[in-house]
Amino acid sequence: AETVYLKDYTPFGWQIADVHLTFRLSPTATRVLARIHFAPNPGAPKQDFFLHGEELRLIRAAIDGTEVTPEITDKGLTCAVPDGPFLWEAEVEIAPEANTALEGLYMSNGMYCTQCEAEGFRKITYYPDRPDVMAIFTVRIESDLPVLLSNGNPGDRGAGFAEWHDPWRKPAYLFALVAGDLVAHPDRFRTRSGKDVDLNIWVRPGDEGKCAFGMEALKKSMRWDEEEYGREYDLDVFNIVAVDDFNMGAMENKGLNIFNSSCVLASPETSTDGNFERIEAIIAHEYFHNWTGNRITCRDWFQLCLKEGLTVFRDQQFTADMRSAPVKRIDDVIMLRARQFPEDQGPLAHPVRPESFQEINNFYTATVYEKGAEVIGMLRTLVGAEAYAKALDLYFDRHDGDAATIEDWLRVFEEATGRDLSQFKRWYSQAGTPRVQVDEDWTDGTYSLTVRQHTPPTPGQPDKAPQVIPLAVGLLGPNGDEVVPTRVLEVTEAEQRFEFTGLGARPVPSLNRGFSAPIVLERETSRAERAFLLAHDTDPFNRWDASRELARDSLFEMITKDAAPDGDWLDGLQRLVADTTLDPAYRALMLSGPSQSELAQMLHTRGVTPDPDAIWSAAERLAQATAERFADMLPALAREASVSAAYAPDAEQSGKRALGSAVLSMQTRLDGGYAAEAQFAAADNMTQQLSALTQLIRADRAKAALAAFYEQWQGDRLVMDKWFGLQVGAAAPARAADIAAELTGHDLFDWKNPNRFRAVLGGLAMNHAGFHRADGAGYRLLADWLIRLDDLNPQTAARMCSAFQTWTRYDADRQDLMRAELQRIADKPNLSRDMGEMVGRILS
Ligand code: BAL
Ligand code: ZN
Repeated sequence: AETVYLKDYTPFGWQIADVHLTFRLSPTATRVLARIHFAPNPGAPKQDFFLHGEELRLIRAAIDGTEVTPEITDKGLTCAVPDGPFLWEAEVEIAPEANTALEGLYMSNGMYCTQCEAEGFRKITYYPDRPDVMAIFTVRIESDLPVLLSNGNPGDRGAGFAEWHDPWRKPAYLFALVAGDLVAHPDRFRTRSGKDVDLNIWVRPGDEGKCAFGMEALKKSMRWDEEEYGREYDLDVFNIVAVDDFNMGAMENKGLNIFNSSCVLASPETSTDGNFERIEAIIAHEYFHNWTGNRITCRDWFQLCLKEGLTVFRDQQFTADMRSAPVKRIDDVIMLRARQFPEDQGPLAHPVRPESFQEINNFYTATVYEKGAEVIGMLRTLVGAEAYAKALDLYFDRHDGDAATIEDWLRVFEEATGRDLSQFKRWYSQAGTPRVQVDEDWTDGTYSLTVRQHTPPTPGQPDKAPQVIPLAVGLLGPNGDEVVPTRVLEVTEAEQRFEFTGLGARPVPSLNRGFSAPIVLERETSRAERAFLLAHDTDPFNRWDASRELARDSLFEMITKDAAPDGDWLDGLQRLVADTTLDPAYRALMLSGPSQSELAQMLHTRGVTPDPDAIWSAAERLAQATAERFADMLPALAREASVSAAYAPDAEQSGKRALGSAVLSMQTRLDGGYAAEAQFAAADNMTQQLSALTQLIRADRAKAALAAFYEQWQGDRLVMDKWFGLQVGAAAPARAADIAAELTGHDLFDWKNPNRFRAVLGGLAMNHAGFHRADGAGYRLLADWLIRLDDLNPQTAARMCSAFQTWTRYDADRQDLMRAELQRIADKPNLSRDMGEMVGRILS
């Protein structure tokens, strides 16, 4: 397949004044009529007139009213065109019903919908399908379906048709169309300048009762963006549509956001607290894109982090404001370490701004999104909140209406602050997680930290230069008082020394507070010092991280030396969890141990080949020891965790239920499932029903509960995804692959639905020891299904290949088994470009 390079960027040779599209909808033969005014782009080099187009049947094309016969390939068309401006007209036929890739115009449960990011619009009509070509769109939809939606503001509407006009210039990837038998959950929002906006969440009949929470989240997001970033909404309507078959979580199409139904539909009976929080964050994320993504878009797909990193950062800030900021930070770092670190430290490592790709869909990654957000967080830490706000104002001012680059983004910070960000820019160009080694010295009342940074090689980048690392540091005195409050050390050299004077005694450092930089900190510390930080650190993140480190260390000793669990750590943990002044959500986080894949990563980093079975059994032993240690405290904790008020998915109640789930998990290890059965029977909300079911599965006592759950929820698609996913995800390792295989034969296993596919096969990939079963059954099952899915939906299949990305870390037998499966995928006839690129990179 062809590789595209950032360095080869060339502007398109024409500009577009306006686009008129008419859709005559039919499942098998939709006609799309396009009228586009092109004019030469004075800033572009001379080039042939080329329009992208894939899987289209051209019916007719005309230039200025005269029929033309373009040259057509499977990528698009070329055509001779006049020197000056001209009108392009084309009529094409497409078959939405046959579109299983879920890119372009497709059907989901009888409803038409679109997904155009990144390069799906070329499956709708011939077009310069690139983000730097922006145009005003007018759309007419002809269909007998009752609800016909597109971007922008509504225009004429009559029997069998509806028109829409979007006054804002936009790239084709933000185009959207929806047609179906849908019902609205309506509301209204008054912007701060007094404009009324009609809001709607459109769903299939029967789902009306699951929209209220999403609507509140939308209104909160709109207000927050006005208050925090000065950004107001800019159309008369804002529509959200829930779709069952969707590759991503959601999509920020201008004025018409389309959501995977799992990311918008919510009710206490069917959604967990975690679902509610995620839905709130995703609604905010898509809404925030209206400015960071839509009003200012990306020049090319290499700049994807320009909109994604920034918008993730903004949705993280939003959640921190709506809920608990420390808990949100810890959750985000858990996610970053679990998903982005393995990417950054394996064969799929790529810079936040990649420099080449074969298939852009493969770069909607944790690196672009989550590390991209970390980079923005570091920038804000370095320049300060005030300068950050000033730079953002300048960014919106200067680049509104532009297709911008990372260079544009950094320039507004340079101009707003006078700083030179050329070294900082390496965060965008160098892949890999920096290792930061810190050594300390205490001489004559001066305390010093020597910081050395080093980033290991990544594919295509053998040597790395030092990066700018904002290292937030505080110092604690021997009695636990904070003697030096948090200050940010700016590490810019490969080796650098920082001094603190005027201290009465040797302090204990608290490093990288709040996880101020996405690095791996390497420092020789004693358990006593970590225990001290667990007891005293004023930084809630580092306090949690001290406990995590102790847990990891203890597990390391248990795995490699068959040691007993670290009793001192358990003592410290008990003291912390008993502290009723601390937020229950925070204490619940303290009780959740490192995941098994995180432990595999830790072993690998410490030069030990991870044995998935040994990791699993050590994690089990530690969980058992913890439960026994906490036995006496459980009744009091359970009382604290109980909620008497009516269910609300807010931070306070969710925190209590999270603590309750942690208690139930320990309780189940002591009583074999008695309390979990009682909770399962009594639960009136999905959070508690599902946490009970999880424990019953772990206790191997879930047969009746699984059947009852199925009876109760078989009619609810999203809840059934949980039923499928949990049985695999929580299964004992020896059985996970068999259970997954069995579930793929279930009547309700609709493998063409990405959510259902991910529930079962993604659930297997997330069951660490289950996936890595020594006989290779997990690898084989996943590969079988990825090979099958590749013909239908390459995008979803390719993303799931990343389950194999850590293959070289394991023992020789497992490596052989995984390599063989990867090779089997690589050898599949007609392998998609998506999968070909992923497997190629993983094997290289
Ligand atoms: N732009 C794709 C979905 C999202 O990141 O919002
Ligand atoms: Zn996004």
